[in-house]
Amino acid sequence: MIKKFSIIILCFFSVFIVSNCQESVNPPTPFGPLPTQKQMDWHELGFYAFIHFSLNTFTNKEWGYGDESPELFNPTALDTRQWARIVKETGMKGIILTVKHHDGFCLWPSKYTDRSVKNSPWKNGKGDVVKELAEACRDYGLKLGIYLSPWDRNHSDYGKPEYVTYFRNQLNELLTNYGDVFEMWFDGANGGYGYYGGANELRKINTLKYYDWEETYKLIYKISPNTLVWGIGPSEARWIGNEEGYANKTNWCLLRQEDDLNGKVHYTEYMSGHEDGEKWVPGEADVSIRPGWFYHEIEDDLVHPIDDMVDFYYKSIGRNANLILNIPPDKRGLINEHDEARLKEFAKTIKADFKTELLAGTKVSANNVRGGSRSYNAKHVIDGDKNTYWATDDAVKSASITFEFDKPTPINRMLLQEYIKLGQRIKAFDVEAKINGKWQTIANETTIGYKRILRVNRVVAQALRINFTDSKACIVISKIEAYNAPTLVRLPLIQRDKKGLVTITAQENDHIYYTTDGSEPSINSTHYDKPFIFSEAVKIKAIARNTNENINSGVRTAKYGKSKEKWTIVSATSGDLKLAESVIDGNPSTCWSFGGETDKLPQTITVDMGDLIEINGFTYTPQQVGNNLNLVSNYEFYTSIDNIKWLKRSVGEFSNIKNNPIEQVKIFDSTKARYVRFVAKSGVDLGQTISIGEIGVIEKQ
Ligand code: FUL
Repeated sequence: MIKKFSIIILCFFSVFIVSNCQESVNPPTPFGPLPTQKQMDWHELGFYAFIHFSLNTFTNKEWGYGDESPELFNPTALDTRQWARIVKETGMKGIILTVKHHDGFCLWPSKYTDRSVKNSPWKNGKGDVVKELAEACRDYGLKLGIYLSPWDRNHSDYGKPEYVTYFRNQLNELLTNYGDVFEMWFDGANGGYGYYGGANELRKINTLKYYDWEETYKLIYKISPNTLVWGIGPSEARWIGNEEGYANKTNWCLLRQEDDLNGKVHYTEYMSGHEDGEKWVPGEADVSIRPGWFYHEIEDDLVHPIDDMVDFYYKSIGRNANLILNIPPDKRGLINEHDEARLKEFAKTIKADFKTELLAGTKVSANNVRGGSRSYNAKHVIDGDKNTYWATDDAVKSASITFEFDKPTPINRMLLQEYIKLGQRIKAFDVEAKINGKWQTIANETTIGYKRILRVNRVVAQALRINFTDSKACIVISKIEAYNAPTLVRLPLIQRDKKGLVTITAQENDHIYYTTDGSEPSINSTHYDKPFIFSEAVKIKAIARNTNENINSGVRTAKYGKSKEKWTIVSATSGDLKLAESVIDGNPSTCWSFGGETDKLPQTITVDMGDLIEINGFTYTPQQVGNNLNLVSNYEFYTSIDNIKWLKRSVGEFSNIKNNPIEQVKIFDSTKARYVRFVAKSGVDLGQTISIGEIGVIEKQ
């Protein structure tokens, strides 16, 4: 009896000693720059909506010049609760609203200007969109964020110190009157031509100096310490360097912000951040569900297809960035049906992709555990607790973790998270799967950060092994998950050349079905076997079908006018005329240049369309490849019946072309024409050389 008792005592003590030893292992020391609690909360938010809504919605512009009348703002059915409902149902956590875009019109009745909703017919000037949105967000459990454009093309004082006071007064108003603001969005687009109280001139400012950001930030933090400030100045999060919604695979939460504030960082570097950055400034990827940021009816057919939407998700959230997805309300003040339908499809896809987590029930082990302690063992990556982690000994910067399944399990997604409260560390890792008893490498990657999601080809694995091969300091991983997402059949690609030859391509072995009458394609539609001629104006819709699993892709829509078969170049004021054909070859990837230091802008190119046709717009696609795109910023467009008498149909700017160099569409009153003339009046950043990918016309249908 006594013997039994002493054994029990002994056991008790040894357990006590062992566990005590384990608990005494110190956690890893934080490494490098660290996120603040505010930034941690922001990382956890991950995905939210952008709402571009203002006078531009009613003027059909991307940037207002600043002289538009506030009376144009007149939504017929504005419903911020509809926005909030859709945002919530899509799985987003907040909404950032453009309360003032570059044209200076305010969506709230600011006491510092008359250029606001109070001088619009909407609600007889008694409305306040910001207030309505703040309430809707509260009701739907969403966070509210604010975009206040530092650039103001309307304000007469823009460029003088008085405007900075005005800007700060408005910040004060917005941060005081509408409850908590989770993010303040400061756009980098700043300075240029504008109305400026009637001066109609070019005003340039030094974005880094003009606003005295240090002071402006102090003001923000004084009123609202929990607001995260994004963009310009000593910001807490950075632009991802493109408006296409993606980060680079290698993506550090760090930035050399000191250099950035001194103008020494090119924006393309934002896509990866800086491995040696001295501050925690994580990336936020912005993209619009449509080509433009504001609603334009002509883009109803151009809402991004499901593949693009899914790519936005995986290439931002899956690459250690937050995603802000723009969904612009239409003239009614409602998110348009086209966009809502796509968002539903998107939410369903993402939900299905992450339906069943597969690692939680596996046998997990690691070849190094910090101090051999239970507090840091491999199990913590699958315990569902964000506050625990697997860590290695200080000296161990490469280690492996293995997951053994009960039975061979299909997987095609991996999700990994570092415990970033202790810094971002991992520089390289690979993933192996044990398939039929043999280890095979299925991914070779670099950084992880807050979250990294890998899309890999589906494998049926008996086990998975992740080898962390390089790290800045010991390894600290808080979560690893695996999923088997349903197959996403990729959309087919539709192309039509100058002669009207239509080619549709899909992934190997997928079948293609299409329609040319605007109806939705199905497997009962025409089967695509080989390229075909379609020279008339047409809307082609196509799907791809994976016949192994009998699943279809989303629908790809391509809209064309009459083919350019009869089009010829009549003249150009400079450039090599023999090569100018590439601007009318139906292929935007081929481009042609004119202008230059000896042939300064404006420069003109004239095209003969061969027939008299009725048109109500034109398109200009800039050069698509490279960093220096030689973009047109201001243009004129003329039409003629006989190449003698010319009429000016459109004049203006390609507003946001620098940040978003996509096809530009300009609409004008319908007219008959055989000849068209495009004048490049000025170039972005005062460049004198202009490159054109493609010129087209919009046919009246
Ligand atoms: C850009 C702006 O100029 C666009 O109009 C849009 O607001 C986008 C989000 O940022 O820089």
